Amino acid sequence: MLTLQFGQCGNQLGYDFYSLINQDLQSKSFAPNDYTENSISKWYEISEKSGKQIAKAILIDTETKVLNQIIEKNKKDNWFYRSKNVITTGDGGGAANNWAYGYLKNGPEFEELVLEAVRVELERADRLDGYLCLLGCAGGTGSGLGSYVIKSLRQEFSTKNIISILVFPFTFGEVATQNYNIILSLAEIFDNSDLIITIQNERLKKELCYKLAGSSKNDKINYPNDLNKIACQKLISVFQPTIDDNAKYNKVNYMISKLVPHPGYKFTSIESNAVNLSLTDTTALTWQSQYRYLKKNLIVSYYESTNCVNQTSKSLANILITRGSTKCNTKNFLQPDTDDFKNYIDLNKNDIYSQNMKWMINEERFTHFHQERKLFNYDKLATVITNNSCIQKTLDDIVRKAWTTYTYGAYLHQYKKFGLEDDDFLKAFAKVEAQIASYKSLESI
Ligand SMILES: Nc1nc2c(ncn2[C@@H]2O[C@H](COP(=O)(O)OP(=O)(O)OP(=O)(O)O)[C@@H](O)[C@H]2O)c(=O)[nH]1
Ligand SMILES: [Mg+2]
Repeated sequence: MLTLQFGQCGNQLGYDFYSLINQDLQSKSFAPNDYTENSISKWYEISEKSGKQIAKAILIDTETKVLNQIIEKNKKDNWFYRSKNVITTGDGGGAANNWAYGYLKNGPEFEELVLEAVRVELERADRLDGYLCLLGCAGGTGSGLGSYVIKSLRQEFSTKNIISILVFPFTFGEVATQNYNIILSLAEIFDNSDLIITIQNERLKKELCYKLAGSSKNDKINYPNDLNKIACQKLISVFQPTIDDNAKYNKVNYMISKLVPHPGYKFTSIESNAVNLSLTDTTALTWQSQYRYLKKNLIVSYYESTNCVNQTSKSLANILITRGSTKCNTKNFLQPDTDDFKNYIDLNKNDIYSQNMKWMINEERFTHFHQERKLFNYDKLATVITNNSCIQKTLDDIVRKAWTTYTYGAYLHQYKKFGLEDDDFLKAFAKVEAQIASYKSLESI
């Protein structure tokens, strides 16, 4: 995979992503094996000079502050970014939380520099399964420049998979133009990506608070590092090798074909749950209890803060990834790939899937990958990547707020001065509303 990190959010998240993968691979608990090798060759190249790991990543930002901080931290790591892959321009002033600035001004300035770095990486790589584009969709650089470059990647390398990982901001208290930026970037990125993984800061914060409430330590939240750690653990759990992988087959293709059975539905999110055997509550230790927890989250999580408690979200497709040992013969531990396991799994039952997709074969909606090697030393880590109607509520709120601001004409002049017109706004609104309508239709039956 080749990762493209955009803006402050994309670069901070990307750095934490590679750091965590590296930390996990260094863990003394495991002797190096095929897993280690597959994992290293997926994310890093080995430097011929130093033998160190070099991340297969390109860092892109319109301001230098965050990039400089990352480069400074990276000096102490035992893996590193390639300095030629750090791309920024002379003025380094940022895109002022303005999609139009990032897309219409920075986009053309950066396009050739980024594409050239991508071409060099492609030549260097034996094989490349696709691009991971990491960005926050609320600022100006990630959303604007990110959308522009993703469009260029699609045009230039049309057969490569593009997975866009989009961070959604907190719903209150951030920048006034964030809802415009999200809508304008979604309208572009949706068409030019094969799969979108959404990460919501609001949800990450909730998860973190929940974790801290359950811990005996009196920890303070360290923003954004703690949120990024949760987000990265989810992503790594999805992308690290599982036992079904082999060198010939492109798992990313397979995942995309399972998760996106129709081009009108590309939004996914990740739920995960980890346990350690040192816990005293033994009921929490079973795989089954994890599936129940995940199933509950898939169905109800986004309605918690609203009055619609009776309404449940519906899945189009889910992939479950389990990591950790199943070689335990207590009756609570079921072996994957046995009938018992399949009956118990809870995530392949009809009640969580939309019945509105008549053309979809039931068995195609659920896929399971497993890996015996523990990840981050969790005894059991269960992760679901879900294409699920819950995204419609988030998008609906964003469109509603953006539309109110738009009808008052607020902040529009800042966009228009870079050449964006009312027609562009209206087209973007219409596209996102169509995405919402598709996802709402999953809940109608
Ligand atoms: N989870 C997480 N969210 C972040 C992080 N950094 C920024 N964000 C979020 O991303 C949104 C976009 O902000 P930035 O990434 O700073 O914006 P940018 O892409 O650099 O764009 P400009 O600074 O406007 O040029 C913010 O509203 C934050 O919610 C991070 O490290 N982790
Ligand atoms: Mg920035």
